[in-house]
Amino acid sequence: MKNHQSDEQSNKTENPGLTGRRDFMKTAGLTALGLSAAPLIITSCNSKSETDGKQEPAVTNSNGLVFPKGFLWGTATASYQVEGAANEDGRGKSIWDTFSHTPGKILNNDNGDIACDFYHKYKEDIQLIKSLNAKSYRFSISWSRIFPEGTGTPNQKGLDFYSRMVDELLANGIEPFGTLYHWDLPQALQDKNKGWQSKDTAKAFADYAGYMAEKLSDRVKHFFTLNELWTFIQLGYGDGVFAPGLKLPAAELYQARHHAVLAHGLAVEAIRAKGKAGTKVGLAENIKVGVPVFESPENIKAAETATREFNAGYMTVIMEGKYTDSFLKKAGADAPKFTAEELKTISSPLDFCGINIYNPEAYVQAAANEDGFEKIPFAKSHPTSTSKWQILGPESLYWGARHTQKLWNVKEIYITENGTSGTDELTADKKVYDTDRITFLRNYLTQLQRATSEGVPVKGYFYWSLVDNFEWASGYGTRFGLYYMDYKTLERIPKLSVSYFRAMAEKNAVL
Ligand code: PNW
Repeated sequence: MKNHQSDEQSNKTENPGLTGRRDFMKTAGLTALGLSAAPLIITSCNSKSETDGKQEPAVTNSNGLVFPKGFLWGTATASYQVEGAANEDGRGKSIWDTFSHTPGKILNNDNGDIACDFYHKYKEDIQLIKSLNAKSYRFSISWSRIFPEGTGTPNQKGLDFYSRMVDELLANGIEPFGTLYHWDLPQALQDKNKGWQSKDTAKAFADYAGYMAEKLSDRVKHFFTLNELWTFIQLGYGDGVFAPGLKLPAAELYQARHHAVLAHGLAVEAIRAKGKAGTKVGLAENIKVGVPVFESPENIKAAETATREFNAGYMTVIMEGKYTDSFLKKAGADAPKFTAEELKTISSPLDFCGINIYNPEAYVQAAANEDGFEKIPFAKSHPTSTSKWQILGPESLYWGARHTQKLWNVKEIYITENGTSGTDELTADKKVYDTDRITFLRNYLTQLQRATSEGVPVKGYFYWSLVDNFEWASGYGTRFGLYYMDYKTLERIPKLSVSYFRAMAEKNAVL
């Protein structure tokens, strides 16, 4: 095992070529966290980028933060956020069409009608992925392109789109990772079933998942059932800020949550039944990570316990096949109704786990209470990105992966989303100096490399996102992309972080 600590210690020398680095770290607020960033050493100018033909500096990895051989670098997007073509080729409406067209729901009243026009520009975007030295791409499938009414007769033109796109990825040496549900529920199922409030939606999802596995598993080897169950249930059915905009009472919310985990389990079974042998199934959940406030054996244990409880209604029941005692006790009379058979389905064995991690849920310490841990409140001055929910805490990536292995014995882990939003000012000569994103990446990936160096089986990393896109209720003003999107012309402009990501993917190391 490599001694990570000593690597860090021996690389604290400042790079005189990068004056002002301290200043931008201050801007990003990271110095407040006492984080050290490994120096980026830029040497000679002799390598050419494939896309723009401009000279790019060669980068030397000086700090030894190398990922395991075969580690997959990739980026992620989701259908409603990038595709556009909302009314083309027989696509049915989704709850996000309805929600975004309801005045006052989305900042600026933006909607995804056009988005990044990925539906027409996918070939161009696949070249962008290739130019990042990425070997994988996580996309999602719009359920209502395939089944415009959620169930019934499939729409061939919708399927053809994903089939063409997958072929194009493979022709360019990029491995497709397909997500079956990234929140764009067919509106017809919201109308007919009240969406996730009904078990029928879970069953319809499994039918659609099985159909997609049958059609694409000759080429797509990794399927994710649902993306971020916590987010679409809590924000969509609990807080009313995401589609379909409901604020359900507790008992109904618990039941909707149960239907989402059931949908996952039924879909796993359907994919196994209909997919080619060797098809791998998992999910992409934004697990809520408890980070030990400092690393003592007691705090580490407390952070593990906390993580298991934070995720009790989602990842924990999926991985363990039971709701924890504490979860059921807290829910009391509002607890979901379920059967033993459903719990078995929900916990069907998975081939891998995808975890989306942006921030710690909480810093945690050991406590002599019933739970065995306590959450420490974040300081008001704790830095965030321009997304105010994103409390910055690079260690969440290390602990998220490590807890996932330790708690549930997962043998194949992917970071299916990690990224940050910034102000991303475009200069007159079309440059975006996103120093905050570079600092973010360096610090988070240093923590991820710590995990792999200790043997945590993280097999790949998908940056969210390839391009700026429709950031749900925040509309187009919040930018997470490596490429800047000019929404007037739909031009994709590389931010500085494109060069950084490209160099890291090439070296398979943190730079
Ligand atoms: C995730 N929160 O969403 C999604 O999977 C992506 O579609 C999204 O664009 C990305 O993260 C960046 O936001 C989240 O409020 C949205 O805690 C909101 C929250 C978390 C995740």
